[in-house]
Amino acid sequence: MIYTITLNPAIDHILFTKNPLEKRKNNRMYKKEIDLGGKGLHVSHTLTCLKIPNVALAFAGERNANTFKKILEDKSVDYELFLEKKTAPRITYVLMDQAEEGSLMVTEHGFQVSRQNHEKLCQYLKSAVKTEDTVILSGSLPPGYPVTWWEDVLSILKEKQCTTACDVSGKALKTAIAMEVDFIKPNEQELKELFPAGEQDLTQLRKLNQKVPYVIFSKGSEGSTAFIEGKIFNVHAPKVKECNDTGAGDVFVGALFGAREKGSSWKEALTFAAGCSASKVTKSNSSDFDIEEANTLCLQTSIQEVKGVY
Ligand code: TA6
Repeated sequence: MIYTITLNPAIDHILFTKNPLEKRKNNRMYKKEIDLGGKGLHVSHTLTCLKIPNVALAFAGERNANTFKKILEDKSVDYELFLEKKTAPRITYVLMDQAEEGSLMVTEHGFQVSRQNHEKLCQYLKSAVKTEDTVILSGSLPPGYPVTWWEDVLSILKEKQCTTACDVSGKALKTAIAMEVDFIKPNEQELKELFPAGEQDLTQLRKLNQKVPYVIFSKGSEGSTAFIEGKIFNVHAPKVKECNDTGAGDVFVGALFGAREKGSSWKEALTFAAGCSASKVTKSNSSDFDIEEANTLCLQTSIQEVKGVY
């Protein structure tokens, strides 16, 4: 079983303008779409589209829990929510014009999670997760969520000896590396935060790989560099007409673990994930991708082993 954990989920409001977005101007919206928000929930949605059994675990605000549940149910995502009283899930605003230069994302902070709900999550993990399971933790920590609580969650998973994958940033990423989780996916910004001194990317990534066995350096539309089982792969993403890049990284993670679950090699899984992620970028909301299109895009994805670096 795959579990995803989204500690700070959102409801994405995608606002479309006809004219290019501009500062010091009233950018008039002509269309609005509501979509699932939060990185782990997007991973769960991707796995669900690939028919991989999974459960999305998330804290949610009690106030608009029904709207939130409906979004999940419309997308057939199996979930277990830990409801926080007197709060509502945050909203993420995704601004889109027709310039095909990507989206602009503005996120609310989210709500504070109570100790009681944190303990409920821990209890759930203790009783449900098994060694053969994979747990994917994605997205930001809720405001005021202590690092010690994040450590609690990772410690439980470590004890279970399941596969633990973290697509997180800042102090959550630092902790995940120190606790030697199985997988991380830093981007350029996150790498800079981890290594302010600025050695070469490959040197920095190799250092991370000494603690974390699977490291994927995400380079957006350029693709990724993957450190896997003593090998380094450069994955060149296929070029597509960009509509909305929001959620592309989440589709990548979902497709990667989905393909592994179906028995693909890491190389095949990386290629498939690049195809799915590129397909996502061509869609206007934050979670859709097309499997047929992804399979075609896979044929345009090139992957090479970088030799002589290790
Ligand atoms: O990756 C896209 C997304 O999941 C959006 O749906 C959005 O709500 C946001 O990321 C949340 O990211 P954060 O890092 O704030 O948890």
